[in-house]
Order: sequence, then C-alpha cells, then structure tokens
Amino acid sequence: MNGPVLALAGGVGGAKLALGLSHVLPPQQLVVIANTGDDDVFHGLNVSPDLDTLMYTLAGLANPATGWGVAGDTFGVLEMLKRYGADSWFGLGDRDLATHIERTRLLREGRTLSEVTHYLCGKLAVKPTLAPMSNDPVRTLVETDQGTLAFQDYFVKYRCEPSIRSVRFEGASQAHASPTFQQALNSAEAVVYCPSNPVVSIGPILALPGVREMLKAFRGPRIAVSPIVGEQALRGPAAKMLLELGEEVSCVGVARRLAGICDVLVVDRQDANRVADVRATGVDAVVLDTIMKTDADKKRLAQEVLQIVQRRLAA
Ligand code: FO1
Repeated sequence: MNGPVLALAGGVGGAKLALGLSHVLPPQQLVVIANTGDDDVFHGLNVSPDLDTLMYTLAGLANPATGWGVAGDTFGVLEMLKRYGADSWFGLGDRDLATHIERTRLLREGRTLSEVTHYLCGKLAVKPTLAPMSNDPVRTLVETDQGTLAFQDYFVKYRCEPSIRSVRFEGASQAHASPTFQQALNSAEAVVYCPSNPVVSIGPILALPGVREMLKAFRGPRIAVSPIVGEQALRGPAAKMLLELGEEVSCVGVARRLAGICDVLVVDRQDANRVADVRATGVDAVVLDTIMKTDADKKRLAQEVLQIVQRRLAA
C-alpha cells in the first residue's frame, strides 16, 4: 500500500481495532479520525472522550477495565469536588484531568483541537496520526422521553435509560472536516469504519458537510466491522438506540446505514446466516471472528481487515 489507511472511530470499541491496526501498519500509514460529538465541558475544562480513549489506547495508557480513562488513575480531585457539592457524575480521574487542563489551556491560547491533539499525542509517544473529525464544535443531542440531553448526560448521568426519539448533531452543518481528515479523504488508500456505534460515533462524522459525498466517491476499498453481533452491541447503547429509532438491530441494520459508502461489512461468525441479507443492501459481507478480547484478537482482526483491503486493491 502507498497511501495511508483512514480509520473512522468512536471510543472504546473503535479504539480496539485502531490499536490492532497500529500494530500491523507502519505509523505513517495509519490516520485515525475520532468522533467529537461526545465532547463536553466539565468543571470549565474541554473534555474529548473519544479522542482521549483513542489517544490513551494508542499510547498503551488506557484503563483496561473500562477502556476509557487512564490505567491506575485515582479520583482525589473528583472526591474533593463532590465535597464542594459540584457535579461528580462524570468520572474524571486525576491523571485524565491533566489532559483536559492542558487541552483547555492550549485551546484558550488559540490552537485548534487538531493542533492540541497532535501536541498531546506527541507527548504520549502516539505514533499513528490521530485527529478530531472537526476543529469546529459539534454536539450530539439526544431527544428522549425525558427531554433533550447532551450525549454524556444521556450516556453517563442517565445510563442510557431514557427512550430515544431522535439524535441530532448540533453545529455539524456549519462545521468543516478537520484538515487531517480532509487530507486523508483525498489521499488514503482505504477507509476502515471501526466497530463503533453507527448512530452516535460514526453518525456525527458522516454528518459533516461533504464527508458522505467524499466517502461515496472514494476510489479505494471501504471496509466496516459491524459493532452489532447477533442482536446485541459489542459495547454501549448501540442496540438500544437502533431499536428505539426503529431500525433493525443486527449487522443488516448496520449495513443499511453504510450502504453507498461501504464496500464490505465484516460480520461475526454468529451472523454467518445474515450474509445474504447484508448483500441485499448493496454491501458485500465477509464473516470473521470480530470479538476482540485480547491484544492478539485486535491484531488478528486488523490483519484480516487489511487482507480484505489488499484483495480488493489487487482485483
Ligand atoms: N463513561 C462512563 O460510563 N462513565 C464515566 O464516568 C465516564 C467518564 C469519562 C471520563 C473521561 C473520558 O474520556 C471518558 C469517560 N467515559 C465515561 C467514557 C465516555 O463517556 C464514552 O466512552 C464515550 O463518550 C462514548 O464513546
């Protein structure tokens, strides 16, 4: 391969495949673009959960128990904030807070989120390119039976319990894809949709003006790994969200969302019986073991995804 692989990802699920890809591709051949619709401000600090999950994972620093936050982190600051009566439902660890303090300082100095991410990644020795989908603010808002909720309120504070009516990405129509993202869309050899929530992780990325069109016109292979296995999400609320939005909760539902911008959907062995249904959406299907528990699983799946890319490039 000459150009890089462009990987689109949300948080924990996407980071697993991104890590696998980082083990099998030279760093200059991997560009990871993160959803920033989940970003929010806590205690006056700019927090970018998906960017940080990807950054910590690629730096080998992620908390293995949760997939987000820093391994071995402590929560002294949060405990003290709680004593002051401040909001403490969002679990910001002490080391993690250092990232948000630095990010906020640099953003206030006038740097873009891309520049800040590049700087932080450099300090943590993250080798592949990691960039936000946009330098402009985009906010995922969930319309629920309990009113409109910002994503972290829905996800963490209310534990995904409210029933969803719709999801929108405030600011997306005025936002621009980040320069790194635009460059990768123009120069990448292949696109990989990591197994991230199709509604609130991949959705905001696709909502940026021009991105869907560029992915539609993309000339290289576009491969996705389904985040839904059977009728369940590998992680998080994807299954519940798809169900409440009236969509099919299966790899077929994922294929329908990606039809026109994806060539191959990798589905799990458990979904081998859905291959024909996936193909009926216009997306080809390949059956693999997609559940990534160990680093070896992540590397193997990444290798297999790249083999699909190579086969398509050679065809
Ligand atoms: N997820 C939780 O379920 N509970 C938390 O308290 C929490 C804190 C948190 C702090 C920093 C960070 O970068 C991520 C954090 N996450 C937490 C994960 C985050 O809410 C989600 O992983 C993503 O936004 C969904 O992709």
